[in-house]
Amino acid sequence: MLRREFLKFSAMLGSAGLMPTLLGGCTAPPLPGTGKVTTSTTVCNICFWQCAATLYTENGKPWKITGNPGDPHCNGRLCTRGTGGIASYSDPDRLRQPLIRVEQDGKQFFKPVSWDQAFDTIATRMQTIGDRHGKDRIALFSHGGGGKHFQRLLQAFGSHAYAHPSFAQCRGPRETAFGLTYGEGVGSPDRTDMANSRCIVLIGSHIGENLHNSQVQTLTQALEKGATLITVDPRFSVPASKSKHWLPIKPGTDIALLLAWINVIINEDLYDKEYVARYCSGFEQLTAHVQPYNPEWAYLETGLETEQIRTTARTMAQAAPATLIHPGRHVTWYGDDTQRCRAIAILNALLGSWGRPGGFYKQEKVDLPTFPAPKPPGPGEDWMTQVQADYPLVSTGISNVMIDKSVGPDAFFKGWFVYATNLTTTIPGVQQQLEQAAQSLDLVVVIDTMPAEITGYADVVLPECTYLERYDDLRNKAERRPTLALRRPAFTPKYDSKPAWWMAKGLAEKLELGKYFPWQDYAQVLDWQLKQVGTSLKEMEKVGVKTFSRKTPVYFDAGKPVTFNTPSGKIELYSQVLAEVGQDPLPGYIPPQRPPKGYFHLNYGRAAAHTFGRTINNPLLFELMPENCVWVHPAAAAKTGVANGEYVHLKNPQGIQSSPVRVRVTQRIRPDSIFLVHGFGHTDPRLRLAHGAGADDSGLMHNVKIDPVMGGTGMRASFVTLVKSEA
Ligand code: MGD
Ligand code: SF4
Repeated sequence: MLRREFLKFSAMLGSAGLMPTLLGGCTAPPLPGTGKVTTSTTVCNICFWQCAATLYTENGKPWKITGNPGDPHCNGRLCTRGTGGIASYSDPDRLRQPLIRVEQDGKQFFKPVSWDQAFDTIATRMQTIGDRHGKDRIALFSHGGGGKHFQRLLQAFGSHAYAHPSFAQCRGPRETAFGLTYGEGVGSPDRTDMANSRCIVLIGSHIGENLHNSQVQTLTQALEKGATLITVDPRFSVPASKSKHWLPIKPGTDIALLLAWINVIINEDLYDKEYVARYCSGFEQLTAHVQPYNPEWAYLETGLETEQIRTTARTMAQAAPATLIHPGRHVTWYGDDTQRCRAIAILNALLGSWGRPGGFYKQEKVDLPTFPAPKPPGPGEDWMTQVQADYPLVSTGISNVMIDKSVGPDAFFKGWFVYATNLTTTIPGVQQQLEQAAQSLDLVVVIDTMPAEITGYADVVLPECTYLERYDDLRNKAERRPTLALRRPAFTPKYDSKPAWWMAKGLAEKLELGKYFPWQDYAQVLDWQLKQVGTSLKEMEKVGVKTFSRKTPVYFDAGKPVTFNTPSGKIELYSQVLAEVGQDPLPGYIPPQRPPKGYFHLNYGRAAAHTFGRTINNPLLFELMPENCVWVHPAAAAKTGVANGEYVHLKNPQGIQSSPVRVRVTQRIRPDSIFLVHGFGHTDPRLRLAHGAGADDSGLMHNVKIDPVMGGTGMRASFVTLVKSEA
């Protein structure tokens, strides 16, 4: 008998009464807007861009959600996904009450319990882990603001290990690379000054399909003003279709292109000499380093015409410093990602775009005091030196490494809290480790709104209410204009779901750590904070967003000295820090593996209607996009004998096969690659819309490349072939 069986549908429904009516919560109101309409301010949580919004109810029922016009972050507009957010509240498949894993007659299943029973179970197991192994042995995996409350709870208990997949599975390489080069990262929202750019270069960043709202808006503004767009992508993406230059690069060869661009810009004297002399160090080493990497060499690697490489380099230089080589967002590709991001950072420095209009601006946030409460004790020992010592430059948790360190009887971690992240599909190549960890961990708590697959590994499942039913922390993001935005409950939580702050406080009280949560409810915390900056909860409940004045300039002050937070105080083109830890101080190029005969590069990305796998079951968004399809070039389709509209399976060299997925034959993809929208292929039948819809890309990733600088998982090096479906 397995210690922790993966629990699916039948076992989950320990109580038949849990089975909701399919789409029962989604009946449309008779005529929209004719009933009693009320409004409530909120902040969208369908992705983490956090656009401020107004929720409309009609006769107490959800009606629609629109952008808050007072929000300079979204300019009164939501993206497609944001407008569908309302259905996350009414989704009938939501988790409804706390569940604990029980075993009876040799069978495991989830039993609905009270919150008190759930907290008792968790607190008892935490105490046991603490007594047997030490209080620092519980890890938190979190993707979303509510995770902060569990982080506080665990810190108060004695565990400081914390990871969010947005680092090691997404933008960690870029933050590490820009940190090494400029002494600070790009941040989120990205500090790109696109609205003022005269030339924008997108490298594997498909803004327009990737719908980070304000980025789409500022890109559009730049294009309206005549900016030149250059898109580097093996696929004819939406931005490629708006571009003056589309560079259909051979997958994984971007560093070769970047080195050739740097070569042209230096050798043709096109770089910003004054900026480089004033702010940068290591220019001589860089110049010597790029000499072999001319466009003729890059042509052989990338398949891009030498003239196209030269022309685009010159175009960038002509528009500089209002040229933005976009730093990208999801950048964990081939394991050489920090180095590729370093090459992007260096190219921007040569063009003088950091700190200048049309390049990268300086972000600022509101100086918001924290609610007075005792500070949790600091870590006794630094867990990072024990868990992720191979990555000395990283100061945040690396989720995949933490999972590795949870496997087996001698593993460092003995317990997990998993907040709002479906680790089974978020972290590629860890299926085996997840299953092994499930056998050795003493506690797995999953906090979610939906029965995501990861709940199958839980001992305790805690149902969180949706963002429309709760207060969360104020949005206080560093960006161009400091603003605060309020998310507040428009509805009382459905079923027996609760907000994260309530759960963390309740658990803390069970553990006799209540003093770290000295508030009655979160409204009290928010009101106190808002009063410190001259407003109040009452005012914010009316306006939703408040804008504050900046204290520092948006760009570098012309002529004034700038000190960068790097060891030399300069922009480090050559990184001594990397040299000291045995990594390349200047980006080098390693050719990627090519697909074996009959196989294709497995390429993936986003679509306008969905956020990862988390929205596939959202009834409104599902209606917009109920399945993904696999893009196949006509030549590849002819070779493999598959036709447009036909269903196929994708199979990797290890024999792992996807669920059936429909073929879309299109010229918009290179013949050596196929493309799939990420997030589909859910396997849990409790997600009744998403279950079995489309194919999952993550499960096919057999060749995950670990970045030696920051430990992230490179996800683009896998291959698949097409197998005709019997279905
Ligand atoms: P991906 O979605 O991975 O990344 O958005 P992006 O950072 O834009 O898109 C990757 C693009 O890279 C694709 O067009 C693909 O064809 C191209 N590509 C693949 N291989 C290569 C290569 O070797 N070289 C080059 N040059 N290009 C390549 C992710 C971003 O999107 C993130 S991180 C988040 S958290 C948000 N999520 C999200 C969402 O889920 N849905 C929607 N609609 N928008 C989103 N916006 C954000
Ligand atoms: Fe919501 Fe779209 Fe804004 Fe993300 S970008 S917060 S999904 S409106």
